[in-house]
Amino acid sequence: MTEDDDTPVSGVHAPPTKLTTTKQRWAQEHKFLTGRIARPEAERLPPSQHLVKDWPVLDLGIQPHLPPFRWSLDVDGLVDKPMHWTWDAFSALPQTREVTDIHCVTTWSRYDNRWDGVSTRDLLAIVEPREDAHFVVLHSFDGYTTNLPLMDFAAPDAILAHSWEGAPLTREHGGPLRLVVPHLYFWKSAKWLKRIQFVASDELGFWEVRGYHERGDPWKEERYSGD
Ligand SMILES: Nc1nc2c(c(=O)[nH]1)N[C@H]1C(S)=C(S)[C@@H](COP(=O)(O)O)O[C@H]1N2
Ligand SMILES: [Mo]
Repeated sequence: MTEDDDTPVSGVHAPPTKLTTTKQRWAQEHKFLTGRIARPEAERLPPSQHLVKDWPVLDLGIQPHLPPFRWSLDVDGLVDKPMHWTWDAFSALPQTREVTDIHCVTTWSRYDNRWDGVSTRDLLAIVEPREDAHFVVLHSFDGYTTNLPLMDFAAPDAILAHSWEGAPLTREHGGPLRLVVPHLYFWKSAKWLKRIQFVASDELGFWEVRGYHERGDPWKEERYSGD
């Protein structure tokens, strides 16, 4: 037995050593973590947002019933190759998986949602937007619309999702197909997607004409028009 044995290893009274000081600094700096999880929490969670574990449902009070024979997707406007997809044809497109965070303007955020579907970049490669296409208007089966810049629609992790956590999207969450644009507030991610329209100048959607921001970047807190 030496005198040192009386010193609690992890006690608050243990004198700081070079090793413990360094390890504390690593923890603060998130050292050795790679990729997106290395970002400090303060940066992953946008300002004024709080984390939830469940997945709230937000809509206009209409949840359209869309069996495959009633569903189709039109892509039109300023594109060289307009498309009309049936469910079978759309399901045959190349598949992408994304794990992304949700940030709703009502201040809840939900981390690590696994989506399967078609990447917006793959869709853009098929329809070939013209040079004068700068904005996208999304039209949904419940009458909802929302608008966003083509650059945001074309984000590398934006996905036309048919599945969440390995199972088909439920009707309440926008099944059979919804858009997910992770880096914008979630109202831009249209559920029950019916039509994707490419336009030259911005056209405000349902929430955008009711005082919400035309772009909606959560890290800039672009909640309301004029923010
Ligand atoms: N078609 C449609 N898409 C929509 C909406 C809607 O009312 N109709 N609400 C938006 C809003 S305000 C949010 S926060 C998210 C909610 O998606 P969730 O119900 O899957 O959480 O969908 C967005 N997409
Ligand atoms: Mo929302």
